[in-house]
Amino acid sequence: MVENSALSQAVIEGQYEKIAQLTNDVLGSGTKPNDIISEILQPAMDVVGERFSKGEYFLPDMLKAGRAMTNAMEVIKPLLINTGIPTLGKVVLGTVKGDVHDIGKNMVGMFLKGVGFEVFDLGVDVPDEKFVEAVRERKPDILGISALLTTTMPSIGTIVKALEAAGLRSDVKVIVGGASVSQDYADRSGADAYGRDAGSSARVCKQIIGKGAR
Ligand code: B1M
Repeated sequence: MVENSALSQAVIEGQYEKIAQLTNDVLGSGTKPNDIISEILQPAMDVVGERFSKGEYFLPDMLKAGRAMTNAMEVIKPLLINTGIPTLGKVVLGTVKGDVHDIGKNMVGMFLKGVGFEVFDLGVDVPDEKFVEAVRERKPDILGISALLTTTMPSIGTIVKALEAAGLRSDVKVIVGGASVSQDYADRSGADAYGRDAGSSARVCKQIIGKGAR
């Protein structure tokens, strides 16, 4: 689907001013919001990442594509946020220190809200101690940590250790995710769970607090 969709091409080419209209067109054709994300938007961003890796794209290209993706998510967001269901629990979410990638984290936040979690977003470039402070103050059921870079992923382990040192580790479940993170890395970092994408993360969050089927 990614190659022949006008929406995916516009994301790949960073034509962010066209995105709202194109997203509405795809929604109008009957494609479900989740499918737009998993079959068009996410693969388009992967193409952008591949081109950057090959030296065909530069930072401004990634920025424009990121803006395009964000514009698409703005159109889709109201369709994902469900206000009718009772709160399943609280989640504090953030991207680790030194890392400004927030598109995936925001998407995870939207899906969590969609299934009924209350979400507090700490933003990007969040120091370890801010995660710990937020767990102490907000008393969430779940702490969500996003890291996209191999250089910033080690913060996952240091945040888990900081929670242990603060005597808070047993009070909160920790889920982690991001392009370079894997189940194995999550396990080795001491997290309770790994989220591959936004949809599965919402399911996993329900499971780890005992409110979803395994
Ligand atoms: Co950056 N970047 N970037 N970038 N960027 C990647 C991550 C990269 C893989 C591109 C590449 O080289 N192929 C590469 C990392 C390589 C590595 O470390 N192994 C990279 C690099 C190198 C960099 C810079 C260092 C480039 C430079 O300056 N030379 C720089 C670092 C800046 C910094 O953070 N300090 C940089 C900058 C940027 C922009 C600012 C230009 C922009 C981000 C804009 C923004 O986020 N507002 C950007 C972008 C857009 C990308 C790519 C192209 C796309 C990321 C994205 O939004 N994907 C990316 C390539 C790629 O990922 N294929 C790349 C779409 C999004 C929906 O997916 O974020 O993976 P993702 O989130 C998914 C899952 O991972 C998961 O669910 C999400 C939804 O399905 N998930 C979670 C994410 N967080 C989760 C948390 C959870 C659970 C699941 O629980 C809490």
